[in-house]
Amino acid sequence: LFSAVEMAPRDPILGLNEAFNADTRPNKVNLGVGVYYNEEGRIPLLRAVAAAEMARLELNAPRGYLPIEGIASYDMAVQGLLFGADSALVADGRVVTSQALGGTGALKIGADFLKRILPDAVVAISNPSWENHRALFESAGFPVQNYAYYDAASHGIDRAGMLEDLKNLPPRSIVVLHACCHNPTGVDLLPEDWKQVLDVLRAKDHVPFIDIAYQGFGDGIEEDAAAVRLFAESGLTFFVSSSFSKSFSLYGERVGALSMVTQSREESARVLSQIKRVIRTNYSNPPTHGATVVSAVLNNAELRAMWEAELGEMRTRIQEMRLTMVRQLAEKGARQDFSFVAKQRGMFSYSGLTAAQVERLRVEFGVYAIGTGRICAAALNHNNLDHVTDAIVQVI
Ligand code: PLP
Ligand code: TYF
Repeated sequence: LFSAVEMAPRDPILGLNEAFNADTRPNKVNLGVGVYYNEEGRIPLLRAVAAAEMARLELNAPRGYLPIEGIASYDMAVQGLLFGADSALVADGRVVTSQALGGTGALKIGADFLKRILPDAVVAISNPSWENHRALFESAGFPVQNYAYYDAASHGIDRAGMLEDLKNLPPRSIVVLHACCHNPTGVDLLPEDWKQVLDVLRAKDHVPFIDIAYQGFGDGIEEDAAAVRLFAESGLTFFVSSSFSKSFSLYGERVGALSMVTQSREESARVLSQIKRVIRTNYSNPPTHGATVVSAVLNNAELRAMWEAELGEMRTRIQEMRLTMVRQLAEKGARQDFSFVAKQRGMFSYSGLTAAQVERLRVEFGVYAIGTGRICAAALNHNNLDHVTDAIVQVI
């Protein structure tokens, strides 16, 4: 049965973790995977999360099956974060939200549902994008194309190319957009760009699929949802996949959600019934723990304030690391200007380092980055930054 099974390629990012773990050098640094590490180099357990978990343990709550679409108070809290506390769309029953297995699970449920209603559509993702976007939509049966996005020469956006590519897609294509903190580049659209993108999507009848995996890591919880809010006001029908992996530091609990904006309460009911069908035939219903904790935090004023403060600390620490990195590189005589790194948002930075330079960083210095030059700024701290900037100055 298995004799002809071929070896599948490794995930390039998660594969790098294995190499890092096997490295015995004490000063090794992992800037590969997109995970937030604190100043001590550890994945934090947020205080708000710990408090909600303690309260939950004390209840000795039973673990029955959840509804297929997950915990209702959780789904409502997700809607509040994405669309705003007093969203008219939500009040009108025009948003359907289902708990999902992380942002990835949300993308997969959305992709499977879309394949049923738009079987011949093309999916377009940014060039570059999170590797898994392409794989996910291809495995749901869609052809996946790139639209222009990053402009390496300016460390910015290829605005004209992006709009042109979106215009040239077949009508009714599915367009995956990063709401904020673009993975892998760290370069986001400006409010004015978003309006232009929206106009093209509307004119071509494309289906927007907004992926928001880093809400709160850019400029703030509300600020980072600006694109979602803009689309919500537009009257379009669209998808949103969201994740608490990073913003709650709950990576392994798999807490995310899929939301769809519909045209009416009645349409919402039909859409939800189909989403439930997709979930039922995949994993039946979602797990309890992560969403219970997130719901407890978001629906309790004290815990919520604590979480917002902790998320703010993470955001500020990353920004400080970006600034310190830029300063150190200049002080150490780097022959390139790295000031663009301080303008990027979220965990990632397209550093401009070449594959050969990234290779030297790993082999000679034990500094692990992605071959594209992507580094995770959220893994820098005051203890490892000196080694990282020394190494970068050596390889460029
Ligand atoms: N979307 C983007 C853009 C991401 O970078 C990630 C990263 O993990 C995800 C989705 C998936 O998030 P999750 O770990 O919650 O599945
Ligand atoms: O881009 C990253 O590093 C994160 C983590 O298959 C990740 O999004 C990477 C690869 C993957 C799943 C998560």
